[in-house]
Amino acid sequence: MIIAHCALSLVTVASLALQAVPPQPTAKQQDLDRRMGWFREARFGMFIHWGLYAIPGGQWKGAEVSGAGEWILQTGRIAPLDYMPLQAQFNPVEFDGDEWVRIAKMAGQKYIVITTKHHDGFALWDSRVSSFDVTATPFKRDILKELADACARGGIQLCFYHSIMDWTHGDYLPKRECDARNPEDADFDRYVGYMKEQLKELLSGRYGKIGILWFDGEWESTWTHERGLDLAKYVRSLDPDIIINNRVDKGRNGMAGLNGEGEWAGDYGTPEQEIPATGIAGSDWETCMTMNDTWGWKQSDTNWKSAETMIQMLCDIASKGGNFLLNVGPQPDGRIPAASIERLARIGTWMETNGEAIYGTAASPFTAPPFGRCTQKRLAEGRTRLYLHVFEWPISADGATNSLVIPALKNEIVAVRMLGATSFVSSATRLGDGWSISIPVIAPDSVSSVIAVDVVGIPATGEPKVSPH
Ligand code: FHN
Repeated sequence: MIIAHCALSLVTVASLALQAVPPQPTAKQQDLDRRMGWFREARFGMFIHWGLYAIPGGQWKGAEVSGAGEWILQTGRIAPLDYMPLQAQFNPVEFDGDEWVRIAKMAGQKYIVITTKHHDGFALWDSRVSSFDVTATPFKRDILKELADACARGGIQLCFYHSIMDWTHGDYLPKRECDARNPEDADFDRYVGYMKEQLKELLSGRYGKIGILWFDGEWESTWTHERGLDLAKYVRSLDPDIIINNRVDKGRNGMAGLNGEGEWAGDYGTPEQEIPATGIAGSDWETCMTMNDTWGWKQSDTNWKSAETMIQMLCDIASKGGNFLLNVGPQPDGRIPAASIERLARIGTWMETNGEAIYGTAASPFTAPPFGRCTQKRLAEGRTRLYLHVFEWPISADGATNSLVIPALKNEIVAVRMLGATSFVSSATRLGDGWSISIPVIAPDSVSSVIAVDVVGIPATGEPKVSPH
């Protein structure tokens, strides 16, 4: 009996030991984790939409054109051969790469994604395979090279947006309705070869190490899953470490930006102008968003989001394990609009105090905390730091004391710190399945006040296992 008992004990120990070992990531997951490391740390980037479309700025022949500024060729029904002469007007004498990098750093943004070539086909760099590029303008200078050097000086990761769709290239299909050129003369395979040559220029090393190839314009019928796989493989052959978004292929579910069922090329999902309702366990994603309604400069678009709204968006996105790629559309003279700079400055002030609650954090362990949002980071000694982003600051009952309740948290709390009021000494008291935290009467920040709560172990909320929010 004793032997049997021992045997049973050994089996129990062995099975417990097996259960305790988490599954080893596959080689493919390890490769992805390696490439995505800086992206998951950065969490907040600047999107820049800039090109010839900034010159008309949403107007054509004196008339306002509907839609986003960078779509004026299509929405304004302009023949490509009537649009391309804008090249002779492109002279952004106020362009200063160091100033753009200063503004991104002021905001707390860690990477810049700039349109190398948008759907209009105009190249913002010195391309050897096209004369529809910036060197054949009055400005002449290689804008991407100057921005790349400024990013290197400023410690910002440079990334490239590149449109698969090209409204002006003679070989791209389908042609725009008002394009009088004969589609029979077009050769789409030849266009793909041209696109690959331009990507080779962009990843040649002349512009430094590029963090992301942000493809776009993959939705037309001529672009296929087969071509997407081939293009992703080609880019990977130029740089095995570069991150490629999911718009290289055909897996994206529209503006929701995440891939549908099946195996698709691309390292992460790209929700556009929206934030997923919940976190997406096991997936990287990045919401891209305009500050007003247009990506490219449009003089009449003054529908600016408030800085406060965008700060809470940043907290919401990070609490779901995503990145926030916030857009600016520089004016034709090369300056980022003052309204954008003003908002980025306010966001930057918040990030100065609270950036640790965004950078390198993971999604919330809570489904929908009543106080706002939550992000988390693993600490040494098996502890976890929870960052409580409090949007609605509790109202003090007596005007002298105040507290915030964490409704469900089984872990022991070992430390509490107010990020925006470091002189305030917080304490935690067990309250049912959760905790009550002593906090200042007045919120340290009117938009999102952050409380850092260190707990023992991995957070156990006791909630049903769903993605955050
Ligand atoms: O058509 C483009 C648009 O101009 C802009 O570049 C956005 C940014 O992600 N992407 C496409 C619309 O989904």
